[in-house]
Amino acid sequence: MVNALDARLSMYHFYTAFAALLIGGFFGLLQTLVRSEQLTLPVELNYYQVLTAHGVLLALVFTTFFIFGFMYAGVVKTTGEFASHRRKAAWVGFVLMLTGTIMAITLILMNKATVLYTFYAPLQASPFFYIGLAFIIVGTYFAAYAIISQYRSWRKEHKGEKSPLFTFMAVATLALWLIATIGVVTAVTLQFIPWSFGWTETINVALSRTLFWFFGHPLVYFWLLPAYMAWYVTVPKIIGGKIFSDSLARLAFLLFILFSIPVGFHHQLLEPGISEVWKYVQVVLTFAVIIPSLMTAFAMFASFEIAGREKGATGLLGWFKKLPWSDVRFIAPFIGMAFFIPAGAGGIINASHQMNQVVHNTIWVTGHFHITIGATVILTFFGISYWLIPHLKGRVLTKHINNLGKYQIVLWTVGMFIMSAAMHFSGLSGNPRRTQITSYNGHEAAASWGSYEVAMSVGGTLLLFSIFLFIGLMINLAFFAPKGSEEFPIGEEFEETHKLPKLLENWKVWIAIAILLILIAYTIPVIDLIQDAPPGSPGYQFW
Ligand code: HAS
Ligand code: CU
Repeated sequence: MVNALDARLSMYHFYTAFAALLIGGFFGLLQTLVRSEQLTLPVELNYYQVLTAHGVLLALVFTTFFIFGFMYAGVVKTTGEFASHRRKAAWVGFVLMLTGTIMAITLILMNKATVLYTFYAPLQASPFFYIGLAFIIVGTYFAAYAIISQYRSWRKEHKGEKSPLFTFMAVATLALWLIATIGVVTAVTLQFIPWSFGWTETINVALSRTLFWFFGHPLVYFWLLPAYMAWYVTVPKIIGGKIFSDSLARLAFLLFILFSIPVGFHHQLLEPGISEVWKYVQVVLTFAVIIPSLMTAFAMFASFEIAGREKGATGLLGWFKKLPWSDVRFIAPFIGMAFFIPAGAGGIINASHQMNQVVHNTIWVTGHFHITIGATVILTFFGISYWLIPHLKGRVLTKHINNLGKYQIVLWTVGMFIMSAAMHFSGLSGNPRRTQITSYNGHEAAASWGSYEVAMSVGGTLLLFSIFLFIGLMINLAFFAPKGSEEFPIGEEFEETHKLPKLLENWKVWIAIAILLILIAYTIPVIDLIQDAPPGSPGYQFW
C-alpha cells in the first residue's frame, strides 16, 4: 500500500497534467481547423496565440507534471516512503511549477506572450511570461532535490548494494535535466528578462537561440527517458517476462547524459553565425545519441522474446503471439514503441545536414515531434496511467475500463497516424510549419497541401475524442472504480546481477565526461557568437 501522503503528491501532479492535456489538446484541434480553412477564430483569439498555448501546455506543462508524478511514485515504490522534509521540498516544487504555469498561460491568453513555445527572440513577450517559465524551472529543482537526496540516503543505508533500477534511472534523468537547464536559465535571466523589462535595449539573437537549444534538445530526452523507464522496468513485468539486462539499461541512461546535450546545433543547421565545423561536430554527436535508443530497441525485443519463450513459444517469431494483446497496460506502450521506429528514422533524416535543408521549418518537423513526443511518449504515459492512477487511489483497473482503454488507445493511434503522415508528406512538398494561412492565395506551390490539411484536421478530431475518453476513464479510475489494490509492476532481471561494474554508479565520472563534451562542442562557437555578434535586436510584437 502506498503512503497516502506520497500518493497525494503524485496525484496532484497528475490532476494538473491531465487538465493541461485537455485544454492543450483542444487548442491543437483548433489549429488544424484554422489551417484547413474550416474555422475562423473569434477576434479575441489569434492563431499564433492558440499555437503558443498548445505548445506550452502540452510540451512543457503536461509532460513536466506527468513526469514528476510518475517519478515520485516509482522512487517511493523502490526506495520507500519520502522523509517528510523531502516531501515538503516536493510540494514547494509543485507550488512553484503551478504558479509559473498559471502566470505563463494567463499572459498567453491575454495575448501578451504570443511567442510560441520556443520563445525565439526577437519576438518579445511580457517579462512576466519569462518569469513564469523561470518559476517552473526553479520548481523542478526542488523536485530534483527530493528525488536525488532520497537516492543518496538509500545508498548510504544500503552500502555495497546496487540501487533500484527505477530510482537510478530517475536520478540519471534529473542529472541530464539539471545540466540542460543551465542553458535556458542563462538565456532567461541574463538575456530575456532584462530585455523584456527594457533594462537592455537589444538582444543577441543567435546566442539566445543557441542557449535555448542547449536546453531544448535534451528536453526531448527528459520526455523520452521516463517512457524508457516504463519500458525497461514495468513492461517486462506486465507481459509476464523479465528485464533483459539491468546493466545495459543503466548504461543506456548514462549514455544519454553524455550525448544529449552537446547536440543543440542540429536545430540550428540553417542558421548563420555558426561555422560548419561546429555544426559538423554536433551532427556527429547527434549520431552518437542514437546509440542508446538502438540499445533500448534491442533490449525490448529481447525481453519480449524471453517472455514469449517462457510461455512456450517456439519458432522464430512465435513469441510475438504470446504477448498480452488484450491488456491496455501493454498495448499502449507497445504501439508507442512501434511509432518510434519511423520516428527515430525521421530524426536521423533531420539530423543529416543536407537533408535538414529539405525539411527544416516545414510541417515535416511538426510531424516528427508528433510521432515522438505525441505518440511514443504519450502512448507510454497513457499506458502508465491505466495502472498507476488506480494503484495510487487504492482502486482496480476493471476489465470494462481496460476494454474502453483499448478504444482510447486505438483512437489515438489512428488519429496520430493520419495527422502525422499528412504532416510528413506535405512537409516534403514544402508546406511550412507555424503558419496560419497555407493556401498562399491559390499559388500553385501550395496546390497539393489543402487535402493534407484536411487530413490533419480529421486526425486532430480523433485525437481530441481520444483525450475526452481518456479523461473520463481517469476520473473513473481515480474516484469511482471498485476499491482494491492495483500493482505497480516492477520487473525482475533475467539473470540476476548482484554486483554492478562500480563505474556504472560513479556519477562523478559520467558527469565529468558530459561536461567535457559540452565544453568541446560549445566553447568556441559560443565565443564566436559573442565576439562576432552583429548589432543586437530590439524586441518585436507582430501579433
Ligand atoms: Fe527530434 C526536432 C533529431 C528524437 C522531439 N524533435 C524535434 C522537435 C521536437 C523533437 C519537439 O537533427 C522540434 C523542435 C522545434 O520546435 O523546432 N530527434 C532527432 C534525433 C532523434 C530525435 C536524431 N525528437 C526525438 C525524440 C523527441 C523529439 C525522442 C521527443 C520525445 N529532432 C531532430 C532534429 C530536429 C528535431 C535534427 C530539428 C529539425 C529542424 O530542422 O527543425 C533520435 O533520438 C531518434 C533515435 C531513435 C531511434 C529509434 C529506436 C527505436 C526504438 C523502438 C523499438 C521498437 C520496438 C517495438 C521494440 C533510433 C527504441 C517492436 C515493434 C514492432 C512493430 C515489431
Ligand atoms: Cu534535437
